[in-house]
Amino acid sequence: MTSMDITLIGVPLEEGAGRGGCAMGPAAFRLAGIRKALEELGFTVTDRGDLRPEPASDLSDRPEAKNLPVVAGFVRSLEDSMYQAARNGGIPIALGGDHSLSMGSVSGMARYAAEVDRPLFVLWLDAHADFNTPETSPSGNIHGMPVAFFSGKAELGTILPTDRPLVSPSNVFQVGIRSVDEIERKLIAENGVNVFDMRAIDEFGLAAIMRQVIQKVTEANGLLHVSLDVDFLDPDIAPGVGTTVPGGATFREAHLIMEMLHDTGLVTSLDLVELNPFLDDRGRSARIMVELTASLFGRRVLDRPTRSA
Ligand code: HAR
Ligand code: MN
Ligand code: MN
Ligand code: MN
Repeated sequence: MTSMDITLIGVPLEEGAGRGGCAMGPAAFRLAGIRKALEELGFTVTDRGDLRPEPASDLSDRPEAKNLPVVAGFVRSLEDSMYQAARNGGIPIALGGDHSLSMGSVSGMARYAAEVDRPLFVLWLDAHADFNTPETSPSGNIHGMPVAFFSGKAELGTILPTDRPLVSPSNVFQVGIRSVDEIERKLIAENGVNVFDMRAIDEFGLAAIMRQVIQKVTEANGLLHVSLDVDFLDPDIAPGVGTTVPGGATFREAHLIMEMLHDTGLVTSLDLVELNPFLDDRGRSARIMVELTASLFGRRVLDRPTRSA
């Protein structure tokens, strides 16, 4: 890791999801000890509390993009918080909150990346591709749209300035995917998103996939944003999420990703999203997410000789 400063940003947003509960996510991550876990690794951690934005009064609610004013208020506020934290030399972590918050976190990091003239890459760990648009979404839930939004492919009004830096879909790596809608499937293919579904994980193994991702980011001298959706994990180990899909990543697979990423020092920002404490089993999912975060930032079992990817 280049920086030893981490900024925690609570994002109690649940209006992008189809059911309530994600607004309690930031509190659950704090209870599960995220701050202490990072401090034990030597980081200086600043918890800047929860964002409390006003709903955007210039945007209107519509069935194809439900609760857009509330989501937009959070996205604007988080975009700036992520950008400022990165600019101050730290690593921002967004504590969600549903996955629509990534419209803001990724866009804020894209603004920072453009400023330092480096490309931004996104590692999207999720059961879902989240590449719907208001026109293609079967649900109208905005948490199914963030990847299309930060790639400039979803028309959601002027949530952020129209000239904001976008992320090229070819810089997005999706891992763990196992639930994609009909039109969404076409969109991710047409736009050249790099998708490693569960079948790819089973066929090639996560280590081989991660080596490819790491090589691409390293060659381009990129910044890497990691977006970790609870439903990336198998529901048996992480039940605290509203959109469970069977056949997810095991703890060992998720752990391997985090450890391999840590060795590279490439990760400059992180989202922890979709945790729904109301559906969780005595804090299990929250604790696993914290454990994985600790591994991403350097908690290790044994010292290993550093190997190049
Ligand atoms: N694809 C479905 C939709 O757009 C479900 C999206 C669910 N998204 C999340 N985040 N839970 O990955 O409505
Ligand atoms: Mn998601
Ligand atoms: Mn998901
Ligand atoms: Mn660990």
